[in-house]
Amino acid sequence: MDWWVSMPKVELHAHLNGSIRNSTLLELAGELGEKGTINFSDVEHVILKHDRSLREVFKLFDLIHIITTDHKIVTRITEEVVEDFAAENVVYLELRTTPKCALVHKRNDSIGMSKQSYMEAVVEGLRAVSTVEVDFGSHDLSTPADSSAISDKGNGSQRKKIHVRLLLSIDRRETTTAAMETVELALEMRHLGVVGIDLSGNPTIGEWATFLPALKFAREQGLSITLHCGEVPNPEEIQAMLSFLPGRIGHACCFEEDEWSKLKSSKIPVEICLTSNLRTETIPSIDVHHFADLYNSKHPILLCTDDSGVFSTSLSNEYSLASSSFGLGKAEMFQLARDAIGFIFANDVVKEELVKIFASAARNLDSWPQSCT
Ligand code: 6MZ
Repeated sequence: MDWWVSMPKVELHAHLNGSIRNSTLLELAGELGEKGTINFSDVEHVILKHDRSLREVFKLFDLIHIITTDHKIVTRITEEVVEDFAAENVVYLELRTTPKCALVHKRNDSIGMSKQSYMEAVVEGLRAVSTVEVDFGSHDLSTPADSSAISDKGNGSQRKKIHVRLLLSIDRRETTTAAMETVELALEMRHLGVVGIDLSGNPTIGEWATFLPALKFAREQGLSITLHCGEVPNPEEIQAMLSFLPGRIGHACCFEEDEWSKLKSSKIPVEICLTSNLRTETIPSIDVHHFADLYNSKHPILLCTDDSGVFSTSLSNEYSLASSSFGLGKAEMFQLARDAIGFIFANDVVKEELVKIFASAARNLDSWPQSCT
């Protein structure tokens, strides 16, 4: 495991509220239990449970959203999530989250949250990180100050560095108007590291046509798009999503022959979330996971966690799992991690920095197979 942790990695599919530490979630649930907002003993086993169906996962998200509907908590969880990814040598993180409003949230103290104030709390969380230097895009338009994974603080001491960019998620429960509001907010927040839009949420809810106007507008305005695609069987929607040519898609679990060939000719990169797919049983077992076919046919793919808190995983664990399940060595896995640089939504300045970080890691990693240097 140490080796997978020490390898630099790029994480492009991580939902903020799905990546909360269990310890934090239990602590926050305990506080709400004391206030009588929730019944802690009902909630505790739901948080600690590991195997849940896709339906149960979305019930858990509803519970998490009750627990995290407070600006201070949003700031805290953002800070912790970034610190956790940085601690396992994620050098570039695209963190996605659904801007939320809770105008009158009677069940806790958080009266008066807007989509904008929610996102401000997220950005506050990026600023609050202290264990690692966070670059979230403020120098994108100028020359990068430092292109290593370690930054010099100017007084001789050095700190690790992580690049973080934000994707705003549209929840499939939302209306066209609400989706458009999220896109407008993303446009206003581009100077704060927002680079794109994600479509996510319960895949059995909502229609593609509802979100299309907002997604088209986002793309016209220069935002990148990633779509949760094919988490459940829905050939018509999958075809429409692939025709839209998003920058990336997530999951691609329930594809039929026609959809595979359309995907492969489109070359749209696929965000693969192994543990998530297995836990939610959207894929019955690892030996039939489409990772193998896509990898062997050299289709662009990248490994991601999806919800590291909800599924008790980490990006290092996903690399370890892929390596042992598909018989891939350290050299191949390092190459897979490095190839993800090509699929990030940040600009070429950041890409060049990441290329240098991986080149330097290739020279320094212990027990490094000769073929990689
Ligand atoms: C679809 C998912 C998801 O946005 O509140 N989300 N949507 N499929 C998945 N696979 C299991 N995992 C997470 O993070 C939680 C939200 O992300 C989406 C859901 O809309 C969930 O409510 P944020 O930070």
